[in-house]
Order: sequence, then structure tokens, then C-alpha cells
Amino acid sequence: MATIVKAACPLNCWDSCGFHVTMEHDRVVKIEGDPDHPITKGKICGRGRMLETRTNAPERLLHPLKKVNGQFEPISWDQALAEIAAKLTEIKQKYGTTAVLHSHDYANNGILKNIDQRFFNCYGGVTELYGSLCWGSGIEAQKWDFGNALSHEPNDIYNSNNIIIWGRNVARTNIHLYEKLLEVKKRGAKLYVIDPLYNAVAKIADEHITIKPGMDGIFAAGIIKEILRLGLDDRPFIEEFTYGFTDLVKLLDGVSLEEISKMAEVPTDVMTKLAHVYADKPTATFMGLGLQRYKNGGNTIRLIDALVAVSGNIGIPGGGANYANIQVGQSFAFAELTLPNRRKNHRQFSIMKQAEGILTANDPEIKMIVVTCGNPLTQVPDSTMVEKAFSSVETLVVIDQFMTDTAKLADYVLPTTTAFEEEDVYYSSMYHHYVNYGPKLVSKVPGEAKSDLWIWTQLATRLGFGADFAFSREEWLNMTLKPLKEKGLTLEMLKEKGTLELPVVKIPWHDRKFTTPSGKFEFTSLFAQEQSDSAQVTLALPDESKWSNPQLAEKYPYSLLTIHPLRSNHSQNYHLLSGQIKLKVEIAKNIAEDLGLHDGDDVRVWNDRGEIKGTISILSAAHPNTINIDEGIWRRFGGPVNQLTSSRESDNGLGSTLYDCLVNLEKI
Ligand SMILES: Nc1nc2c(c(=O)[nH]1)N[C@H]1C(S)=C(S)[C@@H](COP(=O)(O)OP(=O)(O)OC[C@H]3O[C@@H](n4cnc5c(=O)[nH]c(N)nc54)[C@H](O)[C@@H]3O)O[C@H]1N2
Ligand SMILES: Nc1nc2c(c(=O)[nH]1)N[C@H]1C(S)=C(S)[C@@H](COP(=O)(O)OP(=O)(O)OC[C@H]3O[C@@H](n4cnc5c(=O)[nH]c(N)nc54)[C@H](O)[C@@H]3O)O[C@H]1N2
Ligand code: SF4
Ligand SMILES: [Mo]
Repeated sequence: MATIVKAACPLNCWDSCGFHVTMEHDRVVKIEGDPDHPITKGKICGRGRMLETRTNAPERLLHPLKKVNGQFEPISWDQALAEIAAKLTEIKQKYGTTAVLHSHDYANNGILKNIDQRFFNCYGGVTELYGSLCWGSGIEAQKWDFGNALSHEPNDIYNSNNIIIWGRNVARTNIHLYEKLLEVKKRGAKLYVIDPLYNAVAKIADEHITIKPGMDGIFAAGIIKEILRLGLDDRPFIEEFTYGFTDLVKLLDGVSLEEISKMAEVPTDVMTKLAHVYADKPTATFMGLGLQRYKNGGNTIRLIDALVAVSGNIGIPGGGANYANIQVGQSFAFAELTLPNRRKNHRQFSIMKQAEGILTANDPEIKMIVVTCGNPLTQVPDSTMVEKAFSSVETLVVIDQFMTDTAKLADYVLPTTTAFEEEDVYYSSMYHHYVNYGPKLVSKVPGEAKSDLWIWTQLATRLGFGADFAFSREEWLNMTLKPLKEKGLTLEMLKEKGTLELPVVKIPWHDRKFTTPSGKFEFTSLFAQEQSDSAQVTLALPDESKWSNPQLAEKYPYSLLTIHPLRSNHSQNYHLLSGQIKLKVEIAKNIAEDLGLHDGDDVRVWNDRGEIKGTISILSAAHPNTINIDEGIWRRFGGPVNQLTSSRESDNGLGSTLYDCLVNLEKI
């Protein structure tokens, strides 16, 4: 008999949806939205629904595997754990614990997925990754400007006169914001989309502004210039609650609107128009993560923040510089779970440059890599280098559900459970402020798959710190939810309702108490000044553009974006999609005209880092000289696109430059 149970989406996504899962004979048969979820209200996307396929897929990894003479052989858990534990012990004795690299990413938003960090801290501290391929530059930028990266609660959008969607592909990546946009538009709010691609949200906009990739900071500077020229700025806010305004004015005086227009490839009157839009308060700005994956990513977000500040749209209902909502993640006691003070040694590589780190590390060299919740062979930039690095170490251990490109390289592959096969609590610090409960729904998991938590507990026991892992799931969760309990929110309440509203600030900075060193919004960052000399916001450029590197732009005239796929969360679904998967190279109309290309033509896309082959699809309204190839595609389907991308870090060192990428293209 079928039953319907509440559960939650585990995927790394803005929306963090509530689910209704239909169960039959201990099997997940269907996934739908939970109509009672206050934000997601019964609507979910195809990636969520496909978790049923992921769970029941015949391609699931069923047994621990060991590579012997280049071939995988199934082995028992006992053997796998004993051999991995023995290696970890030997490495610790011979080289020290930092000879182990823990490579991880964001594949699953479960709180208990962080237990791997507890393991490595108790082991003694390994080489960890810092920064983020995803959102690192922008978060750091907002820390400098405001003191934290906070967003308005989703329903505050009903207070906005105007909404600017700035480089966020909401119809694809943040579907509940898209739903809200449809609603507020009906109520009369105006919608502006700034994006090089004419994506599905641009289609419903009152105006779509196409821009040269990577030029948004400069473009924001142009809008600020117009606001100031027209006297549309919020002078009382600037005078009382900001620091460093004269530095900003000096910066803007050094560049003309015409120069900005030429570089951003947007007409000057668009900047004038947007100056009026920002002054017609409240105007809400929703930044995406795409626009900060450039060398100048931090400065881009800082200039957009500055625009929101100068126009007086900070701390007011319906306004905001909405980028991430870090206060959601900050609601939990992660240090209790991960025990950072247990590590004795520590070394860090940036997540972007993990391959370089592996290849050049000495004292000690990297002897072992353990991959959890990540697929670096497809997702990390400069994949040729990543493959070289990951192939170079003595022992590579990958914990995954499927035989990914990364898993194929491994010496040991450990099969893990999917979301419905274990209990966890899911949250996302990207959009809304609700935390969801995910019960264990399937009692008999396929093959010998085990949860990540079980694997770490077993290894801890074998390495002599099992006592640090002697807790039940309930105890682990209570440990991490302790700060909520103090506010009257318990795990029992969460289990009962399926979701809980976190006690976070709904209109950030409404009290004008910024958590920067000056207590003000900082156009010039005192926090950054303490760390480096990059305190002042600048009109920084991407690394790969005709303005910053004309020779390169001559050789590689097209900007390559590699945005997130519609039907997969990154690399997670490609192998499960029906039909033949073809690598689609989407190109702006002018490229097709210049090169005489037509839909369906086969092309080669290349730069100094690598090449990719695929099939042309012409985008009639994309910004000239722009190309897109969706990211995440596996090697066997023609990927990964990261063969073309650069591992450089962004200006503030914490973000990627995945979209800061020039290429050339030819018909084959
Ligand atoms: N379907 C789907 N949804 C997802 C994911 C997925 O893989 N698939 N992944 C989830 C994750 S982890 C994340 S981080 C989010 C990301 O969510 P988004 O930020 O929405 O997604 P991205 O694909 O990173 O890029 C979004 C947009 O940025 C635009 N863009 C790129 N460069 C520039 C630029 O220089 N200027 C401007 N103005 N726009 C630019 C692109 O054209 C694209 O429309 O999505 C989440 N949701
Ligand atoms: N070119 C380009 N590259 C990009 C991006 C881009 O826009 N363009 N986007 C970047 C962004 S925003 C992000 S967030 C990263 C994402 O990068 P990743 O997090 O590495 O990508 P995913 O494909 O989501 O997941 C990686 C693997 O985790 C496995 N997995 C899923 N659940 C679990 C689990 O519970 N336990 C374990 N052990 N494994 C699990 C999946 O099967 C999958 O193989 O990619 C980045 N890379
Ligand atoms: S992937 Fe995102 S939108 Fe889709 S079901 Fe999961 S949380 Fe919701
Ligand atoms: Mo991401």
C-alpha cells in the first residue's frame, strides 16, 4: 500500500524544498512538493523529482571497490575500512596528518554531512580546502561592506516597487523566487533583468539589459554616477550610516559614463534609466552567483552593494542587496559537530587551486586524497590539471553513490546512501530561512551502501577515536541544533512539522547597525585594510577581456559562460537522463553570422587550457560574442567544460573565476 510521507530536498540549491514522498513496499516511488511548506508550497523542480531515479537507479554503487591492476574489484567493508585506516595510520606516522587532502564540495545540504570534518580534525588535522567555487567572492565582499552576507526574507518582495535580477537565472535555479516574480509583476512591480543571456526570467522582465560578461561592477559604477549627477542619492543615509563615501566619489570621477558604456557594452541612457529605478524606492536587488565568478568578482559585488547603499535601499522593507543569507547557516552549532580545536596540524589549499596544491606540496607531499560530496574531475576548473593531480597521489578514496569521473580514478570507491536512506536536517543559506527535516524512509538500502556518517564512525573506531563518534543521529542533530533549543525550537518540533522558521533577521540592517569595524556600511573596508591593502573598491576588470588582455582577446574573441544545467544539479543527473546526451554549444547570433554557423553544426571550442566538441545552438538575444555550455557534463558525454576554465582565484582570494574565460570556436 502506498503512503505519503514528508521529507526534504537534500540538494545544494537556493530553494531547499519540502517534499511529499510516496512510498510503496519500502521503495520511493514518487516525489512531489509538500503543499504545507511555507515557502516552497508544493512546487518542486525536475531535479527534486529525479531523486527518485537517483535512489532506485541500477547504476548505484553497491559494494566497496578496490582498484587492482587498473580494474575495480568488489571487496568487503571490513577489508576496505581496515586498509584505509592502516594507510591513514601509516601516513600520520611517516609524514604527518597534513599529507592527507580532504577534497569536498556542496553536493548535499545535510547538517550531518559535515561530520567528515570532525573525523579529520580528530585524526589530527589534514590539508583542507578554503574558499568556494560557488559563492566565495560575493560573501567576502558583503562581509567587507556590511559585516555579513544577509538577504531579506522571501515575502518581503511584496513591498518592492522595482526588482532587479542581476545575474541570477531564477527560472532555472531559484524557482520559488521566479514564482514570486510572476506574482508581484501582476501586482504592478517592475522587473529588470541584467544578464548576458536572454534566459527564462529575462523573458518575463519589463526590460532585459544585456551586458558584456564581467563588466557589472563598472556598470553599477555608471548607475551610481548618474544617481549622483541627478541628485537622486539618499544623502542622510550616506552621511550618517556609511564610511568611505569620498573614496567612492573620487573613484567615479576618474571614469566617464561614455567609457563605462563602451566597456560594459550598454548604452548610457540605460544607466540613467536605472538611476531613476533605484531612486524609485523600494527597489530590491537579487544578485546571482554567476556574476561574481570572475577575477573582479569581489569588486563587482561591492560596487552593486554601493549602488544599493547610495540609493538608500538598504535596511528598508522591499529593498536590499540580496545575495546570500549566511545567518541561516550561522543558526547552528557547527563547531560542536566538527571540533575544530581538536586539530593539531593544519594546511590549506584554495579549492580553485587544489590541483596545483597537490602537485607542488612538499613538507609533506600529499599522499592520500579523500573525496566527499564532490566530483572535482568535472566540477573544479582546469580539469586537465585536476586529473593530473588526482592521478599523482598514492591513494585516492572517493565516497559517492555513482561511478563518476572522479570515482573512476580512485583506488577505493565507497558506496554511500542517498537522502531517503538516512535521517538528516537540510538547510540552504542562499534564499529562505526555513530548515527542513528529512527522515530515513527506506529501511533496506541497495547492496551494501552505507551512510557517510557510518563510514566515518567505523574509521574513527579503527583509528582509536571511536569515543568521539559514539552518538546517535538524534544526539548529533541535537548537538548541532542546540542554539535553536535555547530559543524554544526543538528537533521534536522540526520532526513533527517537517520544517521550522529560523529566528533570523528578516529585514537585514533595518537598525542600521552594520557589523563592520566602523559600525557603518563601508565603501572603503576597514576589515580589508587590516588584512591587506585592497580596502578600497576599484573598477577592476575580468582577467580575460579585451581591456585587460588584448593579445589574449585577439586569439580568443568569445566569452565562455558555463552556467548551471536545467535538469541536473551540477554533475548529479547526466547519467540518468533519458535520451542521447549531446554537448550543446550555445552561441550569440553575431558569432553564427560571422562564422557562417547554423543550428546543429558540430564545432570545436578551445583555448590554451583545453578543448571541447559539441553541437551549435544559436541564441538570438544573447550579448554579442557570448557562448554558453552548461556545466556538469561527464567525460563520456563530451565534458567536462572545466577543461577550458581557469583555476585563478578572484580578487579577494576566496572565489572562482569560472566564467572569466575567453575561447575560440570553429566548425569541424
Ligand atoms: N537547475 C539547477 N539549479 C541550480 C543548480 C544547478 O546545478 N541546476 N545549482 C545550484 C547552485 S549550487 C547554485 S550556486 C545556484 C546558482 O544560481 P545562479 O546564480 O542563478 O546560476 P548560475 O548558473 O551560476 O548563473 C546565473 C546567471 O548568471 C549569468 N551571468 C554569468 N556571467 C554574468 C555576468 O558577468 N554578468 C551578469 N549580469 N550575469 C552573468 C548567467 O548568464 C546566468 O543567467 O543554482 C542552484 N540551482
Ligand atoms: N564550469 C563550471 N564549474 C562549476 C560551476 C559552474 O557554474 N561552471 N559551478 C560551481 C558550483 S556553484 C558548485 S556548488 C560546484 C558543485 O560541485 P560538486 O558539489 O562537486 O558537484 P555535484 O555534481 O553536485 O556533486 C558531486 C558528487 O557528490 C555526490 N553526492 C551526492 N550526495 C552525496 C552524499 O550524500 N554523500 C557523498 N559522499 N556524495 C554525494 C554526487 O553523486 C556527485 O557525484 O561546482 C562548481 N563548478
Ligand atoms: S533542487 Fe531546488 S528547486 Fe528542485 S526540488 Fe530541490 S530544493 Fe527544490
Ligand atoms: Mo553552487
